[in-house]
Amino acid sequence: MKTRVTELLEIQYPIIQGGMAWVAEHRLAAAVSNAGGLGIIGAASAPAEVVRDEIKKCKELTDKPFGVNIMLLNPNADDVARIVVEEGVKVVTTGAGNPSKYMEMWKNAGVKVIPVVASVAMAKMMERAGADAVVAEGMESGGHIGSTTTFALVPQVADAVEIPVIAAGGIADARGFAAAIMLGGEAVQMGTRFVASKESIVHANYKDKVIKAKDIDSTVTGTTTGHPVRCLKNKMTKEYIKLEKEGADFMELEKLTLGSLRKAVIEGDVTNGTLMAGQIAGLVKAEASCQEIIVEIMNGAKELLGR
Ligand code: TUI
Repeated sequence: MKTRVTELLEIQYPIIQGGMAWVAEHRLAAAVSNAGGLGIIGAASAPAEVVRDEIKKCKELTDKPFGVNIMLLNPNADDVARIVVEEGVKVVTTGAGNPSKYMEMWKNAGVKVIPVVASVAMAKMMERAGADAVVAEGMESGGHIGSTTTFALVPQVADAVEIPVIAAGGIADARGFAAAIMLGGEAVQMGTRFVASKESIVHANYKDKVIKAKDIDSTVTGTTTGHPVRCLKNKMTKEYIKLEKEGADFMELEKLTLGSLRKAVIEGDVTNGTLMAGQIAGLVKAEASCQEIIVEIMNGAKELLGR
């Protein structure tokens, strides 16, 4: 299936993987790229040299294009932004902020830039700044989110910009893919489905929580701090939201989540850890390889869109 996104990124299928902190490391990125999508290494809060190492390891596992996601709240973002250029990375996605200050450097180096946005205003600003495409990410997504749903956001962004739009948030199967195309998307970005993939290095306890999750099992922490984060309900979210209701200050809340994503992903602590996942976790019923996921979605979408 060809769209402006497959042409832009030189990939076979219009499916890109979310730049998930701790989860999106080189093995997952290479598996998605080898399956014909666009794998992404999530730089998250990692030191820049760790990201360089991840890029090098990914190159050893795939000769297909892959990208790096730069989380703009990362204090090392300036260094990571430079390293992607030095390492000849083909695509950058960004999250949790405005990447305008890096745009000139990336464009001069021929890097394709795809900011993740949660509003029409931000999408327009990114187009003006020179973005090649945008990911319009609805609040169904896992992790740091905006406040508009995918169903409402994608068509409004598609109408507001000329550049291609990639839909994200609540998409995990062929129906979601086909719907995203109907809404004006030219590709999808998926996170949660890939968390539960065979190649994902996420601890078995975390994968199990995603696979067993029901439709209403996610919640949002951080609505009072300005950094809302969607994750699966557990002891940590219960305590966090209780503290927020009591008017706890930022530092007190930070204590609860310091290192908590690592705890969940690496140690499998599903009680105190942060289990970032989207509302679509309830649809993810089994572990499958990235190849199986992508083939299933593309075959299903062909049938749905051909009707
Ligand atoms: O970035 C994400 N998802 C993330 S980042 C992350 S790490 C983190 N952990 C705790 C607190 C905060 C971050 C986990 N998941 N998705 C893309 C995304 N970007 N969603 C929303 C936004 C966004 C928000 C505001 C993009 C731009 C923006 O603009 C603000 C500005 O600077 O104008």
